[in-house]
Amino acid sequence: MKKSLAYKIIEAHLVEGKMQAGEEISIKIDQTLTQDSTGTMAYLQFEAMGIDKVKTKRSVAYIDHNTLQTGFENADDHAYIISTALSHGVYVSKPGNGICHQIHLERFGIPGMTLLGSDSHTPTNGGIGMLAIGAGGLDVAVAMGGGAYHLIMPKIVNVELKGKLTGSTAAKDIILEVLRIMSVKGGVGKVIEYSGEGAASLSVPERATITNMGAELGATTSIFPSDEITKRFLTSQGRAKDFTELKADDGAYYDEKIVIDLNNLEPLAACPHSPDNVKKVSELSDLKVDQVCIGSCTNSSYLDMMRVAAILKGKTVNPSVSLAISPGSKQVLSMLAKNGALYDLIASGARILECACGPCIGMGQSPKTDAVSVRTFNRNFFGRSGTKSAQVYLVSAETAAVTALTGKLTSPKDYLGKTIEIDMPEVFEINDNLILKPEDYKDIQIVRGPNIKPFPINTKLPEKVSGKVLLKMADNITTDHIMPSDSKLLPFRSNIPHLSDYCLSPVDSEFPKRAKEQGGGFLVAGTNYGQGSSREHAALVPLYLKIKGVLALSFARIHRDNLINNGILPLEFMDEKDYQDLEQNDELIIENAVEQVKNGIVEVKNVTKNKIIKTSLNISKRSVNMLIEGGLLNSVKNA
Ligand code: MIC
Ligand code: SF4
Repeated sequence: MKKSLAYKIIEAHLVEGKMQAGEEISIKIDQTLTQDSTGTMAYLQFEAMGIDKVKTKRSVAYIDHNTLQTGFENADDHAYIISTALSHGVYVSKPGNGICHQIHLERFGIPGMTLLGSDSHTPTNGGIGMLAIGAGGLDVAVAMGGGAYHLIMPKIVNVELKGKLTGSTAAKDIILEVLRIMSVKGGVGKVIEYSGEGAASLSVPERATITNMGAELGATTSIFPSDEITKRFLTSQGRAKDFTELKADDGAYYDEKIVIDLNNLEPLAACPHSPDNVKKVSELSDLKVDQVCIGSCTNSSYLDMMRVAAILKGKTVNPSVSLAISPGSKQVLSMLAKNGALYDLIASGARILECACGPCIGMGQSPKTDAVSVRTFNRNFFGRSGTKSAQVYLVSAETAAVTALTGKLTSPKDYLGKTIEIDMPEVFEINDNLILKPEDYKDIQIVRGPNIKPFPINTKLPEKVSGKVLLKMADNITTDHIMPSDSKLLPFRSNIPHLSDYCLSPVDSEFPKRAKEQGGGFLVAGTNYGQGSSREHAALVPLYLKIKGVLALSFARIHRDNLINNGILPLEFMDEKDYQDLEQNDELIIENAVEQVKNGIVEVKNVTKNKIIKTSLNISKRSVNMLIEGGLLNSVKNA
């Protein structure tokens, strides 16, 4: 068989299983990354496994999300992560160094290797030819300990990019077009592999914009070949030795194929409140804009920032717009400072923020009531900006910059008239003084401030599982609904009891109270339940609230794994009508739960309506054992 690139990398890392789409396989993980909002939990779990040193080729702990220090909590978490990571052989990227995915691309990513990260945008490093997958903290902790990562062998989809980007379109428009075609559920169980003349013409940061936002398709990951352009990028980062050429065989087998002609692409925008609600910018051009934010792991590279600086140079931001810019890394920011582009940004009236996730995760810059906010980010889920009434549109860096000048959503096609040519630098500024190496900190003591609280661990699955339906939800519920995150809640990512008072509050503010009064129960949801972030808190907090199972029409990949890892039953309706008939407060019972879970088909009795609901688990034998043992940690301990 002629092989795709993703197939070859999986094959080279295969530990167990048959490489047939839909079968469970396990792969060896070469590198891991964690960030601070999921990291405290991942390291607490790693410590609970009792392993002294990480067994990967490289593991890095980044501090980039919770960087607003309005109280002691975030700083406590940083101190804990830094000390525990170094003591276990993990490199640390200190706050101020930048966003994990951007830095990993610059300093650590290696073509052909596997990377598992406790952040859903880990696939960003597919832009450099890695097989980079996002997962829950527990799965990353296991990989740090040398354990294989278990996943369902994905289908491999080829996206062929024909032609080339015209001056007014950008890599962001390509991924928005893919989202328009495939939707936020279209990538579930799939790897998206890019090819064609258009792919070959994109720089590494542009490829990374595309693989980054592949997370929004629900895809396992996305990948580009490693070619001359990759070689040049690595060489300019002083890492020529990390380069290997990698590509699919000619005529490789793909499960599906999509062709996009870049010559016909237009500037696009994802409209509120979903990354796949994509329209042409030209159709939205009268939209008055209050805020523009440029940055995030999708669009904060040197190239993006230089294009923005070129657009803003010598001009003034529209008086009705607040423009915030967060460069992706210290490397990017220091290069902008050196070549004068930072001056152009500041002089135009932009508000320069620290190199971090910042407004993308609601850490500051929440827009005003009813604001229209235009952002270069990857998610515009309801409430994520920190302002519930805000309308967030996702666009390219070029569209964002021209919009900041006009005050209305504006297509670069109408405004610029000419292509902005920015050359990739021959040599990037290399200064790793915010990266700590474990070998330099041999005797470090682990620091545990009062913000670090124990996390809940499930118990074995009982024979009888019962409870009421505590909440019935619609399709596409995100992890931002299940466990909202903003500057007020993120400091409590190590404090599950505190977070529990906010669980699912964007859907129903009474839910946490009800769950506590009832002593737990079941959740009911439509399709794609748990899309978005990898945050394990979206499972740990329901576990704390004694949620026993979620009945849904379908689940997003990482969230389903997180539920299983924590011993919560992810039950899929076999008949859509059962979803429609179920109501809040219906009393449910699962008899012979252990036997039923082993069989993979679970009959749930609706006592209130005197009806049997058939659900399926659709999971591997290993996951079944985990559910019976009460989660991954218990099954590792009892193995
Ligand atoms: C996000 O973009 O939602 C985050 C914050 O990076 C998350 C991780 C988290 O919830 O801490 C992610 O995408 O995995
Ligand atoms: Fe950070 Fe936003 Fe990227 Fe998540 S999506 S890693 S919050 S920049």
